[in-house]
Amino acid sequence: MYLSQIDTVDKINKSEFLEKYYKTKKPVLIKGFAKTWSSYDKWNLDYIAEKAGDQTVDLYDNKPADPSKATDEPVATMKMREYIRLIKREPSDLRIFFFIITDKIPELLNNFSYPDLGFKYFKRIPTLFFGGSEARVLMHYDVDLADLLHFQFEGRKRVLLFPNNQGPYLYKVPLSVHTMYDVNYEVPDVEQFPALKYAKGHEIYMDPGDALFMPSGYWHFNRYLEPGFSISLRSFPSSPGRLLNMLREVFLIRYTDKILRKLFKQRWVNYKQRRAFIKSNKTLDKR
Ligand SMILES: O=C(O)CCC(=O)C(=O)O
Ligand SMILES: [Fe+2]
Repeated sequence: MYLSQIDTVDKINKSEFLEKYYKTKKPVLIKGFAKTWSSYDKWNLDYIAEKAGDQTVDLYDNKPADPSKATDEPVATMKMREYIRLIKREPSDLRIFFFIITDKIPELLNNFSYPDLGFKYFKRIPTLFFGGSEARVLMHYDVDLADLLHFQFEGRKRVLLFPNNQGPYLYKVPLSVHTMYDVNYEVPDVEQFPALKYAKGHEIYMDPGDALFMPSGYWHFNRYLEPGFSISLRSFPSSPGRLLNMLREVFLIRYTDKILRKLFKQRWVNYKQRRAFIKSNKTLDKR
């Protein structure tokens, strides 16, 4: 894999952001961006435990979802307070994903403001993600093809980012938004997965308060290095073409995959993994 740095800035204005990053679909790390929020001091795990401690949360670990289940079932549930205590106390790979604060902790909406960077936010779903110090998020891109502004809090996080067209080198699985489960992007095994050698992407370390602009369709693999959490603010598709792409992804991929998974269970999953392997290795022949 070729991993390069992305642009890192201490601050940025709207026109610069639009011209240099948004329009060109180029990721950028904005250091300490959240620290400009007047309530930045509230963006910590203790505050979340205080405000949402009694809520029951679904937890997931590093293993891929069980293919025999129609929907992704959590590996455990517990009270938010207990979960936060746990990830602070010991190494854990338990994660919470897509915790929509509009529904769950509306008070938090007062603790940040949507940065004016010149694009339209989808304000219904500011979402939180939590993870223990061993948590990894499988390589994927977001099915809604939103542009994301991802803010990190408390712990540090390592992010690997790849443009969408790098899918073949990453062992993208057909009809899905993820890659083969066996590929380890932290310690790439290029003997077993030779296409990885040609994947071109970026490595980013995020500190608390940093914001990462992830353009739509970018592959991301996130590795928590310490217990922490983040918020993703999403944008609307900015053109009819992009809205169509989004609907195609959501309906075609989601539902076709769901039906095939229901019908064939493990066989479908194995078939897709095999196809991914063959297809990615074939892209090498074409080079
Ligand atoms: O860092 C995480 O826990 C996941 C974030 C993510 O995948 C996203 O914001 O789309
Ligand atoms: Fe994501």
